[in-house]
Amino acid sequence: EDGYDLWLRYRAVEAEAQARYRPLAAAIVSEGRSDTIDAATQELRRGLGGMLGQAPATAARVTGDGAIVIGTPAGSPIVARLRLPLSGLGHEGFLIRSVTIDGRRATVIAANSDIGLLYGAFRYLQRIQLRQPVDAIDLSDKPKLDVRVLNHWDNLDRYVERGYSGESLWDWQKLPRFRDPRYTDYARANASIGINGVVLTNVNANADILRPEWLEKVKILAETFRPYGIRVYLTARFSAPIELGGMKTADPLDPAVRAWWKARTDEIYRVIPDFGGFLVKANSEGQPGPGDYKRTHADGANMLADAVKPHGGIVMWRAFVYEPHNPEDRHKQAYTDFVPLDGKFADNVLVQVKNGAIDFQPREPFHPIFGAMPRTPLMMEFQITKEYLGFATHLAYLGTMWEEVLESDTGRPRAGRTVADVLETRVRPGALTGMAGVANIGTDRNWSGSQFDQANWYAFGRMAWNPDSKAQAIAADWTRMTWGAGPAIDDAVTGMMMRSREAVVDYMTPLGLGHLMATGHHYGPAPWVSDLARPEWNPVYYHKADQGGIGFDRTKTGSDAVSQYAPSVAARYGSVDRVPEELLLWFHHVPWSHRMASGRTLWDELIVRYDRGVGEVAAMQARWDTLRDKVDPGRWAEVRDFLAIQHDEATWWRDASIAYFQSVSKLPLPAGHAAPAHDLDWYKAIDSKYAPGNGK
Ligand code: BDP
Repeated sequence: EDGYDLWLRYRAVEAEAQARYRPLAAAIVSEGRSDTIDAATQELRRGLGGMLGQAPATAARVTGDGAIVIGTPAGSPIVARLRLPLSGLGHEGFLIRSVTIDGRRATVIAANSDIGLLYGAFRYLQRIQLRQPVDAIDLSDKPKLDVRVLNHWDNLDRYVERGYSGESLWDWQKLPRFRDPRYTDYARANASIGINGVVLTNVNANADILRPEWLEKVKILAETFRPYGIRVYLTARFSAPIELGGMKTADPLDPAVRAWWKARTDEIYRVIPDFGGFLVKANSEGQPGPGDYKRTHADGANMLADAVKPHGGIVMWRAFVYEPHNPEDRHKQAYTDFVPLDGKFADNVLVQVKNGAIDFQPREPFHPIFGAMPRTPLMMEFQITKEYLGFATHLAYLGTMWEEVLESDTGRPRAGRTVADVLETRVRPGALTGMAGVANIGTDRNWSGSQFDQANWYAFGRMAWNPDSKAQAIAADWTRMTWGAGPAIDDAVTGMMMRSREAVVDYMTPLGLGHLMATGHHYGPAPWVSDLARPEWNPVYYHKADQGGIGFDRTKTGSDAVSQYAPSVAARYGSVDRVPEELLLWFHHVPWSHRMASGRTLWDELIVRYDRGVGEVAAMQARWDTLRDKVDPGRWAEVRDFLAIQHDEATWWRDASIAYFQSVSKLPLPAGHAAPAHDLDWYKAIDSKYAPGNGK
């Protein structure tokens, strides 16, 4: 095994379980025909064939016990006759129920639409993968968010920005003629977790994708994904009217510019009738945008929204903005720009907000925009690829990080309203909801660069489907589906996952530090960097360590970023006594002698955290060793080797950070603590020339 099969391995279940399941899955009866229903029945046959040792026959009627009947009331008279309670399930929900049909025991998978059937088929298979009963079953489910998309940061030359798993899956050179079978496996995996959209191209956009010859290629991907309920989206480069249209301006209020986008969009829909719409990064990190013409983000978004609206498309407009030469704390800039625009976006626009106000750090407080724009549909943007958490070689399960953000109390308009609530609540009837994840998928055989990074793709889908999901439950499901059943595997793998992200926080950015990574590629520690052109690109901007203390004062005496949160939240974050220690240095500049809950000084606590992080990696290595004979040797060895890399690098992070901070604090290490193996200059001289992204 090499990981290609992801969580859809469908390996044979134990003989005893086969004996239990087989009589319940003797035949598949499907009425009504569509590519999506075909995909569902094929998946059932594949999954049941693999797990139960024989693929059920497909039949037109129920002739004996044990049929799985799959259909919508509109397409299947058998299902229609059952009069199932489907009305609350919407377009994508499903119901799985044990029923009796003409005196025969059967299981029905029913939905209002074909895509619901596919989701139901995957859920049915999942139950067997998890060894859950499928007799006397009665379950229904539907997604809590509408738009559940992967953002691929894939360039047209197949380089993936911040990608650590090979090249882009989209083989543009061979498209449109060659349809790589892998596209279908990619779509299956996404559908199995409910992902219903993919943005094919990088937010740092190239206008060429909008050219007709490229659209012909996009069309093939759209066709391949369609049966799986997945729409394609593209990034729109704001200056495309200039670059492709030969115009002098891209001013969103210029009628000629608007007409250009309309015509180009109509063209896209001629080729791809169910095109999802555009994702836009504007006026951020050098990208063009409406600000170039003194227009607002709403002006820009609404122009594109107008263009896609007649076709049912949407615009996802990113709130990830910070400007050169803006003296305002970077933490505050997006809020400052966007909150005044609340209520000014067209109704088919979603504002896409990163989970934290800075940038996908191992730990950030939730973004203050959540809860602060009650009249604007906001969608979450998580980063699945681990740009700031050790790339693909460090084991860091992100489910816990996402859960922490989603269950954060925004305090707006009242206490108890979480980020998840903000995402799930329609700001008006018919308004959109959504979640995006920056994909970690590439051409590597294991798709995600490591076995364990598959869990982050999986967890993202589950949380986009239901933002109230629990990271622990998702990890447990993924573990069983990916590594096999058995209490030893469950405990070891899920246990490793659940503590892994905190370990990374500890050895990289403990106690609320952030953005201490090396320049450009973000691989490895560089808290000392202070010479980059823009202040907010320098790690010293974020930690502000000096001989007196460390941390970014974001209270009233500092940048006052805390005041962007609801008063109850601001009171907590803004108080050095009440702020969770995990966020202490995010919001406060405190003396090295500050007393921590442990009774230690901040300086000593910092060292303890670095050690704890490295220790956790050693503990993961020990746990993984216990599985040597319990999982397949190929994947086992890969994980073992990656953990060894992680241990080396966690040690590097700790020692480089301690060497640097000690050069600033001038304090001795706690009694008995070994000094870093090398001096600071040695760490500074490390050349990360092998880091992916170096030089790009
Ligand atoms: C940063 C990445 C950069 C992205 C940017 C974004 O370093 O590659 O372009 O986020 O989200 O974290 O636009």
